[in-house]
Amino acid sequence: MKRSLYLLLVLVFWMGTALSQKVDSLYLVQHYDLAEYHIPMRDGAELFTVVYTPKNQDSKYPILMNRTCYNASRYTDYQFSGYPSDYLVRDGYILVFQDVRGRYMSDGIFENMTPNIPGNDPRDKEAIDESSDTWDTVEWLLKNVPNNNGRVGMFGISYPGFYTAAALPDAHPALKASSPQAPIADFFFDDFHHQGAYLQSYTAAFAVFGYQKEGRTREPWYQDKIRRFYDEPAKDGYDFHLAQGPLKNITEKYHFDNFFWEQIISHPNYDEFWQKRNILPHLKGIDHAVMTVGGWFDAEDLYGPLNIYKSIEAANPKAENTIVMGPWDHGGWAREQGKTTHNHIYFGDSISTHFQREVERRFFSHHLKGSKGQALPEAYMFDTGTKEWKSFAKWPPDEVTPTSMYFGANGTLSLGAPLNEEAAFDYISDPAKPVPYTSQTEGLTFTPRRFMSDDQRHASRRPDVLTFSTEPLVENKTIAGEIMARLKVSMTATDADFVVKLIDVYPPDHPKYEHNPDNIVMGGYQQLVRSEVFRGRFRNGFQTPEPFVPGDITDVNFRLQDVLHTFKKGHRIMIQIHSTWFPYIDRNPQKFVENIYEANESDFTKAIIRVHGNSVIEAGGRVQSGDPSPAGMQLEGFIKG
Ligand code: PG9
Repeated sequence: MKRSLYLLLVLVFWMGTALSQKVDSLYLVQHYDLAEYHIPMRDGAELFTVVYTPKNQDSKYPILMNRTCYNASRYTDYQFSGYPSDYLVRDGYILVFQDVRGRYMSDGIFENMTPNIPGNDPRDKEAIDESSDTWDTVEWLLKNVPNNNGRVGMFGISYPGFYTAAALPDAHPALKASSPQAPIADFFFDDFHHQGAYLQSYTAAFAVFGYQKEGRTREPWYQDKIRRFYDEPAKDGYDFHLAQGPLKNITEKYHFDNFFWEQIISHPNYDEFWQKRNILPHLKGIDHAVMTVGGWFDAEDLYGPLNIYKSIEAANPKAENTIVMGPWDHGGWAREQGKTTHNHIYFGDSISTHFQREVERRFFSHHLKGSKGQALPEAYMFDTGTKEWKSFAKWPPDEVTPTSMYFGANGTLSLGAPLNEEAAFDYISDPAKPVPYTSQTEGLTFTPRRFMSDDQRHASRRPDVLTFSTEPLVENKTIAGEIMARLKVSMTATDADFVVKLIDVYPPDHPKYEHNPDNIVMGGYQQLVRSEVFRGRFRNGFQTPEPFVPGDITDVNFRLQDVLHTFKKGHRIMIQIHSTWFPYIDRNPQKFVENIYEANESDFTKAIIRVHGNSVIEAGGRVQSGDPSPAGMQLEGFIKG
């Protein structure tokens, strides 16, 4: 179809609908020219790049770039589907979308989480990473795209958020504003793993990242691999995954030809393969503004935004480094719901629009166009309990004293004082009947999204879930900052996972929410506030898995991700502890084997797990000491990048 006819059809289609919705596409057609380029990198590979240039040439414009593994050609038809936001489109930028190396129309071999190579010598054709590809791209754009003002910004959600963060080390001097949004920091702690445990709910997603394309293509090349999962439409993901048995069956049945899956199962520990893909140690020498964005209910990348912000803060104390955390799931700020909910919880109206208009737009306009206005706060954080935005001069806030929570008999939870350090709380963990991670039945997920504010009553009624809660609070209690679980455990087994959850228990007479499409009764609702899993074998280091000695009381210290949540007067604070969380997380056999991806059915065994009374949950402020993760060790100065 001739391009002019195509554009006419686009115009006609959008004229017909423009009155009924935001006119992003019509606006684009009327105000921007579209061009495609193959930009040469220092090693000769060409990266496919889509460029929208404002028609009005009366002023010069900054470049705003998104580098993606999810197909830049999606942006070649004047339809952005709301991201970047209409506010940015209307403010006028040279908008750039690029296929990263090895994806779609770009040349080269795709590598997950390209390892950063410190330094930047354009003459070195071997030292290729996302930073060098971004540098070469910026250098080319500045010289070849007319009417730019010499200033460049980057933005991206999820994997594109990683590419934004990966451009920070040895950044091009024209890069003045970066916004990594829901960025991946380290695949051993984000997305495919949480603290070393595999996210079995991701199994279908592997197809997207585990096959090299052949030549330049505007279409996905891995669809038939994804279909391997969906040919048998599973109504219940729990039953589907339980029926798969050990992970080795997934290798044989679904991922037998997937290079990324092969890498995952060949590197079950935090070895050099994962360490070199961790971007956190490289986030230094940063001399331009960074605004990291995340969602408190992001089941995919929550470790990433929080630790990218903290790592930049620790290594670049003078950098303009800010963080925004809102009541969103993965990338929710790019999708305006109107009445903003996560699962069953109503948080307010047009929260994503507020972020796009008042925060993101101001950030880029100030740093790229020189617009004046009040600087953004260091930490602009949404309290998921009071449902309001709060600003902090530091994150985690220094002024907050951590709250220590102790477990007691009859499911009591004490704030501040141990109850009975001699007490012991037992449960039987059975991998054949794992604790469901959601209260609802759901089919196969591509990635998990809904569960992070879900009702936890399905779990608290199970005998294999320890549940402790306070009396109804006599006043509001805000938890702002980090959370560390310092468990003292013993068991009949030689391996186990530990799931710790922080839960807001509503009073029995709590009214239904104003916006409540599912007509959920909120009386007694046990709202998940924060949860995390820890694979116990890594308690002394993620590189050095160790079996437990049956009967020995053992320290298992690990962090949950940060929160900002006010537990209101009349609510209770609840902690749950259990050892399976399915099918979000794969089942630990509970018998120590070298590589769980190779475990046999016969390795899976029940275990009696005991949590001792001198365990404690520390919540609020900065409490990460003793966290064995790379981020925790680095923030304590033990790991130098
Ligand atoms: N969280 C997104 C994702 C990564 C890998 C597999 C599936 C989803 C992302 O980071 O793009």
